[in-house]
Amino acid sequence: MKIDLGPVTRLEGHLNIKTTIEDNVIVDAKCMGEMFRGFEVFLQGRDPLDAQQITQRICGVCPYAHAIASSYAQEQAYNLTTPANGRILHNLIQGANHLYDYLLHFYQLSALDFIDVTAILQYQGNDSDLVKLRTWVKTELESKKTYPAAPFLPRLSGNYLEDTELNIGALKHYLEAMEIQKKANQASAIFGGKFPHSTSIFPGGCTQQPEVDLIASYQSLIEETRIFIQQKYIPDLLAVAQAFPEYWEVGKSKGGFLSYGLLPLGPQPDSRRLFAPGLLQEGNVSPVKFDRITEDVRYAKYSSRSGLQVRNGNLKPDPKKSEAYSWIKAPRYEGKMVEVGPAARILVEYHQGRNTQVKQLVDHFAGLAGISTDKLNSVLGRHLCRGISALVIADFLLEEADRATPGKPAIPDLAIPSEGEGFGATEASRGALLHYIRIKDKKIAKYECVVPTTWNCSPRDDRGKVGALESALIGSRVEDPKQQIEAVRIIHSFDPCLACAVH
Ligand code: NFE
Repeated sequence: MKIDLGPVTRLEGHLNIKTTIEDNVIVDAKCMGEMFRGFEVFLQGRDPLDAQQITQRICGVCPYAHAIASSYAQEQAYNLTTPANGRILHNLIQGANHLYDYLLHFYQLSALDFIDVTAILQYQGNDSDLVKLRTWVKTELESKKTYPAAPFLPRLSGNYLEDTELNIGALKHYLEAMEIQKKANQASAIFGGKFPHSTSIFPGGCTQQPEVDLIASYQSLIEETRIFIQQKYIPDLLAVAQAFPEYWEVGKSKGGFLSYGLLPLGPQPDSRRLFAPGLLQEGNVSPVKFDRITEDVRYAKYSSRSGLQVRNGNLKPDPKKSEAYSWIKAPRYEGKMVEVGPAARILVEYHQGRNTQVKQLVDHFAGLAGISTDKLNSVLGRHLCRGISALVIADFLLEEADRATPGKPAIPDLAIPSEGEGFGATEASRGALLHYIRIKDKKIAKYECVVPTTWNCSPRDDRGKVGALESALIGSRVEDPKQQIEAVRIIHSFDPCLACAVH
């Protein structure tokens, strides 16, 4: 039986997944990005300083990651020396965006795969938000509409969390999480100018100075976010993990892990990072080399040459190409598929053991769940790694804000060279993000982005080998082939963003 799961909801953009099921097992899966955008084409010929502004429009969820990657690439191309404040403000802006994004993903995009929204009908209290939610769910259910109004219903049939109190608590947090996300976004906008699409991020810094009152406001918003993460997000995540332990075994991708590392601890982008970069394969971590990355297009709707290195990237759309089933390219590292994202970030760091907080948190939570760390490659593993990232980043941001020095420059002087090139690599919330810029005659001659969801949701490569999400789906069991809630839980654990993936 072949089923189109698309358009998959509770993710950004247009993703279809075609599954083939035999005897309740997914025996084949195809990830299909269903639109073309072309940022790399229309950036050509523009002023290089447009890049960190324009590439942010790739996405409304992770715009700052694009601005930061673009900034790092330009810093290398301009041979800039970044002032300490510049890097710190970049970190403050980008880190707050990660916190917002993890809460958005857990509560709004995934929790309702596990939490039973109908438990609200049992609610006896007088919290006005929950009373409103109870009335809404009751009305929708009684109306017997085929398609009740989103976001809480309709839903796939399956086993949901049974504990009424936990369900109602998580629904309350679902609503509160939106207020907290607002605070994290306000924090990043203090220095970023606005969210989404920062007006102030600039190569090597930020046009907003770190003033004493702004630093204090930033810290107070991050502290509120941190408390929510610690007291509500992490306990809810653990409650889901406790109720669905089988998901430590479900959704394992079948390749290595790639992380570029996140949040430089010194002024230059290649300074040591809070989360270390690396390629993890069979328990060994090796340094990342950008020239080992290529993008295959045999099964993507492009007629440009396949297997090109990033600096030679090319994009010729070909919507009718035979065999092709996606607008997403297939990036590969030394010809191999890798997973990127929270599990990659945490596992790559954990295996290097530099960040003791990451090590302690991984060991603590793995001990609580009774799992070995290789089980972080799973549906629950990806959720837990987001939670660990959130805890570590929130603590770091509170200290990092203290390191900003009022009255000192937050932006370098720069001159655009007539020729130059640069790579900029960071971790967006969804994983490894790489930008490449080449400048000729002071204009952009080439711009390439290799984006997290492009890795995770890639189609087959030139050798016919599947992408990370495809590999995680194949072999999984589904109780009801027409519903496939298990497949949707796997898909959501990767948090795909299709706007980014096709860029
Ligand atoms: Ni559009 Fe993005 C992806 C993240 S790109 S959300 O994929 O996180 O950086």
